[in-house]
Amino acid sequence: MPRADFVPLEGYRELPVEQMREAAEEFLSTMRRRRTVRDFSSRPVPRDVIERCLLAAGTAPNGANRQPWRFVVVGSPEVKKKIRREAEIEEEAFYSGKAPQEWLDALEHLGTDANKPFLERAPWLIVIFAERYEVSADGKKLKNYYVSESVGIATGMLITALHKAGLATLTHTPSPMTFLNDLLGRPDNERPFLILVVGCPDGDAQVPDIGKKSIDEIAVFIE
Ligand code: IYR
Repeated sequence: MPRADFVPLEGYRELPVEQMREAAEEFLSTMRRRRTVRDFSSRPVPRDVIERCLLAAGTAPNGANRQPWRFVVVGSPEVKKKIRREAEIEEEAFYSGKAPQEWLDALEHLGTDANKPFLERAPWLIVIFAERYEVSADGKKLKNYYVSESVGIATGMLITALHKAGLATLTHTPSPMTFLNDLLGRPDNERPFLILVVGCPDGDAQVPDIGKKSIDEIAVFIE
């Protein structure tokens, strides 16, 4: 018996096999053009484009459809400056002592360091928070489920949406990130997940010469 509170599935169109292949191929080549960028231009990006990409991220599958994400979108130069200042304090500690040598060695080929000018230069910082639990109107805690998985999937979809819109991103995770709650006035039930730096790449942006694993390295088929 169909459930009375369900609706018919809409929006799926089955493709003939050849078109399926073409669509998969085309998307793969789009995604292969995505690179994590650290050299951002200060060129503005319209807010409505960011809003549409956030709505796309908000379609992500998630635990019990609680949608346990909150995107704080920072364009204010003053707030970006404060975020940069706090993040660089954490990064300074990371690069000059806190990080084990093994970790620093693993990062060496990416050329990263404690200096994070992109946090001020890029037009938008999307600070992504994971809602550990909801607080109802009468103050009761309502548990959320698979929060990291849900927010991780939504973040991936956001990066993909921004890339499709021709924008570059950088996933930035200063550690610890709790300063973001204070700075952005977010409540205790929200845990900072990552900062997504968004904008256009600088005209002379450079990226490390790295590749991605082959299909045999990332997948096993059992047929
Ligand atoms: N959060 C630091 C360090 C860093 C860590 C990993 I793992 C990276 O892939 C890149 C950087 C930073 O942002 O520099």
